[in-house]
Amino acid sequence: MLEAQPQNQLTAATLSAENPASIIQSKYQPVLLIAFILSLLALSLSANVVRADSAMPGAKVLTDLQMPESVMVHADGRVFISEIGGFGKNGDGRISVHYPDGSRKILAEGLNDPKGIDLFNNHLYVADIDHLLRFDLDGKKTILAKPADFQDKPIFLNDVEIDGLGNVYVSDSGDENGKHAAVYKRSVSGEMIQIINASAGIKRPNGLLMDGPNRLLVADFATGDLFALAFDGTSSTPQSEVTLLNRGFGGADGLVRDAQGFLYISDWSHAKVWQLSEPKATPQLISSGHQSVADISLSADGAFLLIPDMKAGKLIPLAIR
Ligand SMILES: [Ca+2]
Ligand SMILES: [Ca+2]
Repeated sequence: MLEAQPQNQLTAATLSAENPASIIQSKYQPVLLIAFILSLLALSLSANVVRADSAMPGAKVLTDLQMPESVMVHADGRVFISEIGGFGKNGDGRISVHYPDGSRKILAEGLNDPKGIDLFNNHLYVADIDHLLRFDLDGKKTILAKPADFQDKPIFLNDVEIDGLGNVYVSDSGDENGKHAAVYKRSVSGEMIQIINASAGIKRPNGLLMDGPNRLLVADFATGDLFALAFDGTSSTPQSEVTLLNRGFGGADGLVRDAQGFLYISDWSHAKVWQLSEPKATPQLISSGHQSVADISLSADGAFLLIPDMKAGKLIPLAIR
């Protein structure tokens, strides 16, 4: 096509020799055409990063979910989604499994309002209001912590995160004023440890993300602040240190890091997702226009950010590379 351009130019110029304006037009036609195509490309690229439902080839929007809160993907491509059902309604929560061939099944049902989930050694860990649960991948349930096992009354267990040793961390967002807010650790030996309580300066702890041994990033659902939480990993009454890293994330919810080290933070209240080159960096808005964005995750190949739109009942893949 490029080789044909000089000939086209010459022919067009010769044919319209009596009209100087059309000579100029014809001469610049290929350049204008390329510019036009480039501007269309730029437009479609920018549309992809800000539009909702921007499904890319190879990843589909999942629909008909009942208030999806959290998503985790097994290395084999199975997608696990926690579905709250009616918010505050007990017994209608569930965990669904979505296979690469498009089929789906229910892994666990009869839950209350399941929120954060995480996978570790072929087990799925689930925070369900005031219980920490574990399921094997056939759906067999183990109760890891019941309300009496927590140091403070658990009322809004939210995100679950697991370190390389198998310690399980769970945030409690507390009530609307942050009462009973906490971050807990269930040690490998099964001991429940309160790392921070409501006095630590994180009003409503939500998203958790490992940031090295004995160190978590914590998203504050009430203030939109992002914190680092460092703690003594050997004590059952640990000393801890909370450091403010960044702010402005509205109803901050999910945290995930991609293979390149970029951090992603979702804002449930304003249905946005930001990308940060590192936790203290200037956030870049990469997705908006949803109804609500809960706990995000990555696809098995790392090419897509998976966005649960809780109110829309959808899981939306967003290409990130
Ligand atoms: Ca429910
Ligand atoms: Ca959450």
